[in-house]
Amino acid sequence: MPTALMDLPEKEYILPGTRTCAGCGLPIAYRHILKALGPKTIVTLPACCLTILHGMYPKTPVLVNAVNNVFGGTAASASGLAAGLKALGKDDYVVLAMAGDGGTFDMGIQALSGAAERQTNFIYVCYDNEAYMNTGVQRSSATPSGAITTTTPVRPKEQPKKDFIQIMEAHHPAYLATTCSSYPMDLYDKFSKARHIQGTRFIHLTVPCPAGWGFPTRETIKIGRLAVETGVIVLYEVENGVFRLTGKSLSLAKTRRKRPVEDYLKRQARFKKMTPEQMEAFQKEVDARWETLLARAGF
Ligand SMILES: Cc1ncc(C[n+]2csc(CCOP(=O)(O)OP(=O)(O)O)c2C)c(N)n1
Ligand code: SF4
Repeated sequence: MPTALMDLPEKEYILPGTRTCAGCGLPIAYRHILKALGPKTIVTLPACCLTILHGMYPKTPVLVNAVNNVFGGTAASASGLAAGLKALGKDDYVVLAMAGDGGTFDMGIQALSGAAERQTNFIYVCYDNEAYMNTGVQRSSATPSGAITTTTPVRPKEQPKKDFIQIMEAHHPAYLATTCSSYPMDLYDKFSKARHIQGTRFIHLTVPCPAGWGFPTRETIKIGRLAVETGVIVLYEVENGVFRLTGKSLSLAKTRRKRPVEDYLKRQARFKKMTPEQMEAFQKEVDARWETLLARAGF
């Protein structure tokens, strides 16, 4: 049964004063993640926009313990925290490894792959804003084709987004899910569930970024919803090998009313140089993936 808005815990773990840009999707997501995981959470994070959210030492607006680690070392750091807690017999703590797409899809992949293969006991969340945003919007392997970044300034990126979720699923984690900051209740329920599972749990979280994607700050929620309504992002979970569509993606599967990807792409300046041919190719890519996932879900 999905949690109702009125039943969300009232306790806040992020106080006023985070340093993220106005309209950033990250604090919306992080707020609900921490509500789901509670005060006995130890976060480990590399350099990224989440570090900005946490603020500068010795002041921080975040009320959980956090370890700042090196760029490629998030999963290694989380493995150490999990081992330390086990040695101390503190099994009521949750280790949350949280890194951006650059720190996961690119730099952090080996440490995460090794830890997941060993079923290390932590939740790893990759919040995906589809570029190295913290250092000025450089292309990452999570950047979709057609997007302009500061390292693809004239011609948009040609290569499609790396299918990292499939790479992680091939590790058979104890729990795997996708979610988006525009659906905080879907996000809250997935983290609440992940909290009570042992072993490696991997959650892919889409976070719209007005600064890097080029949309007005008031449209953050709308852009994330459009990503899901067009099928660019599909909400699902895999538990004990069983695949399930969730939330808006499940209702889209039932109604078959997916919107054209153009509705999502045309609202963002990063896609302004896409040609009609590239847009068509993007649509085909999204449709093919959607049909594969529908078939997996038994539709
Ligand atoms: C080894 C290393 N190379 C480069 C950097 C500089 N650096 C700091 S944050 C960052 C970008 C992080 O991108 P991502 O992980 O996608 O997170 P986001 O900034 O988008 O939140 C880079 C390149 C670094 N800290 N360490
Ligand atoms: S650059 Fe993007 S992801 Fe980073 S704080 Fe700003 S809006 Fe958020």
